[in-house]
Amino acid sequence: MMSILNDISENLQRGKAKVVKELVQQAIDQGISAKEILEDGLLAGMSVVGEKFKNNEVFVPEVLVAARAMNMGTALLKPLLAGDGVESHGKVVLGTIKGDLHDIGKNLVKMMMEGKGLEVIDLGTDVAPEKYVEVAKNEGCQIIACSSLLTTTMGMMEDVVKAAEAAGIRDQVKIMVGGAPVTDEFCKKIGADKYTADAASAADAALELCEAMA
Ligand code: B1M
Repeated sequence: MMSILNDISENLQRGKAKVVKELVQQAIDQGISAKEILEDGLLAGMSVVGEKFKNNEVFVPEVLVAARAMNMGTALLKPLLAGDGVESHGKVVLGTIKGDLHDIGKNLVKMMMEGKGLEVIDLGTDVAPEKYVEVAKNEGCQIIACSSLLTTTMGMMEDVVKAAEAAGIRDQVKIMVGGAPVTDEFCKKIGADKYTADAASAADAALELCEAMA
């Protein structure tokens, strides 16, 4: 079993999207769980790419093709991770914060939340603080969820808290934050409500928050 997961990881690192897609399908057919394929195959590969990117061993084009391979793989896992036909337990507006174009983690958060029966409005990347608030207000969302991967953009999440206050909805929404550089301490500092380190915990926390507000 490890060998197919290694193959997924290695082909993802080489940006072989078609091969990754085929291998993920084979792994599913072999009965390997979606969680293992995600964590020990796709994410393992992306973490090697991340290390190399940091050390200037690979550059943006290589990372982009790896990201495309990652997205093709996760698309196949989505129905398995998300379980369909679940009744809605709450509404979340989700996006990557303004100035930031990273969306792989945000997409995982969406998948996991949908898997918990939450309705997710995905605003994509580069989302202005006021936009989250406007959508939360108009759509009656209980949760605003912001992802940030850059130390240069994470500060913008404080503006989401301020925008919610300015719009008079701060007591009606919970603001969740996450992404690689974000910490619990930072979450508290900016006056947000909940930090979680990974997508599955974000989904658990969102469901808990929605249930507590019901
Ligand atoms: Co970028 N990038 N990137 N990049 N990139 C990082 C983030 C970086 C750490 C790489 C490095 O130097 N080691 C670094 C940031 C450094 C810093 O800020 N301190 C970096 C940089 C510098 C940049 C550029 C500035 C590079 C440049 O142009 N010179 C540029 C910025 C563009 C922009 O956004 N304006 C850039 C561009 C890119 C690509 C476009 C090439 C590509 C993104 C493609 C895409 O997303 N569609 C890319 C990638 C892929 C990465 C790395 C390699 C991988 C990120 C990723 O997808 N990881 C990354 C290095 C790394 O993180 N190791 C890096 C997999 C993903 C599943 O993890 O998103 O962390 P992550 O999500 C996790 C958790 O964080 C959490 O759940 C997920 C796990 O379950 N989570 C949440 C995420 N959001 C959450 C929200 C929650 C809760 C949990 O609640 C709401």
